[in-house]
Amino acid sequence: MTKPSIETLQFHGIDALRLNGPRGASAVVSRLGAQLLSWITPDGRERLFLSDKAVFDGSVAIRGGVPVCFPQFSDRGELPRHGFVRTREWTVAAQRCGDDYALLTLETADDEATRALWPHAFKLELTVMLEADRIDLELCVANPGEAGFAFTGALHTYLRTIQVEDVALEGLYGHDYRDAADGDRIVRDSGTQLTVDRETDRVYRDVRRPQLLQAGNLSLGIQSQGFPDVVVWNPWLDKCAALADMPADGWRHMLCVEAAAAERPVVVAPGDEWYGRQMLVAV
Ligand code: TA6
Repeated sequence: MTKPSIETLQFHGIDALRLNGPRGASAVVSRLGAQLLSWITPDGRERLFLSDKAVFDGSVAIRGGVPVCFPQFSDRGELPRHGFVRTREWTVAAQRCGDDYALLTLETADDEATRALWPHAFKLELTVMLEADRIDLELCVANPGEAGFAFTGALHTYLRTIQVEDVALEGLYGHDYRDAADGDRIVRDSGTQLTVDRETDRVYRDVRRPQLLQAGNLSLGIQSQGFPDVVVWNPWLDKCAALADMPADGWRHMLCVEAAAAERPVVVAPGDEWYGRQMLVAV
């Protein structure tokens, strides 16, 4: 059996790192945005959606994988949509491999450009740990400054689906959600499973249970820690057609299930750190 390893590579023309995990599992993370762009499980299946029309020149965020949204979720504030770290070049802070894992940490911090938009000192670390059937993403938000700050954000995970109409997402029953596809109405989820048959853009609040994405005999467990909310997004046909970096049928092959801090800003005191994680497990 080959030992886990990490190598640098060019992926769609940009700097990236490939984690080679146990039993043939692999993952690719770009330095642009510290974005996980591919996760292949030992059965050879790609688990993440990456748009065929994604743009890799840093002018916009890469459409797919797991964009890191910080310090603003969506358009709930004055900052660029989903913040500004998706189009930053991150640096490699650590890499380590053991017999059954490969681990990579990328980091970025405030500079003149970020302070012009958001006047705070910050340091972010995104750690990706790849095991055989599982991948963990951890975002650490540190405040090295002298004043506290508040942020919202997300790990905006695009899961790959063969046909989104055929998937069922379990685990959100009984939670309230804000329905951005219906004027931000607050709705209580009363179905045992979420199925997608129209534009779906929901922020589920205070979710503590894991979710299970089921598609035929393929399942994926999704769990978060630290992030209180779960966002479920699919643009469906019309909104997808309006996205320049999505193919016409892109909506069918993706479902975003995001670990988010969207509803209530997280406050980080000077000298403090905050951690949020999302774990994906092929079951
Ligand atoms: O997380 C869901 C969402 O906020 C949607 O409203 C949707 O438009 C999406 O993110 C994608 O945003 P983006 O800036 O990547 O086009």
